Amino acid sequence: MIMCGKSRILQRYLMLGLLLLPLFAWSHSKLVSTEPEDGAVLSAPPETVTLHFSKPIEPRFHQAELQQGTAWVALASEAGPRALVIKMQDAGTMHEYRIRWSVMARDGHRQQGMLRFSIQ
Ligand SMILES: [Cu+2]
Repeated sequence: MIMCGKSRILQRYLMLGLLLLPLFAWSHSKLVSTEPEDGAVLSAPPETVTLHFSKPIEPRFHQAELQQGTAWVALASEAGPRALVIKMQDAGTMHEYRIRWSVMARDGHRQQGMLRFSIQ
């Protein structure tokens, strides 16, 4: 089959992309699950909130904050190999909880997100 130069170059880039894709997918950490789940409606405030990641996270660079009105208040957190455990002792009892978090994966990439749940 005859191909013009342009489409051959395009094909080469495409193949390179396909070859590199698994490498990136392998090295990046991602959030796998949370306890409680995002959007959960609970009967009582949880003692801890746990985030599970697909890859190890740095034990020293993590942060968790709870929204209280217009302010964000720091919550104590502890990093396990692939999990961040956020301690809710100082959170008090609220109707709606909004927690923002950030961690650093071992590959140096920062990751952040928000988790919400409410008490009924
Ligand atoms: Cu990464």
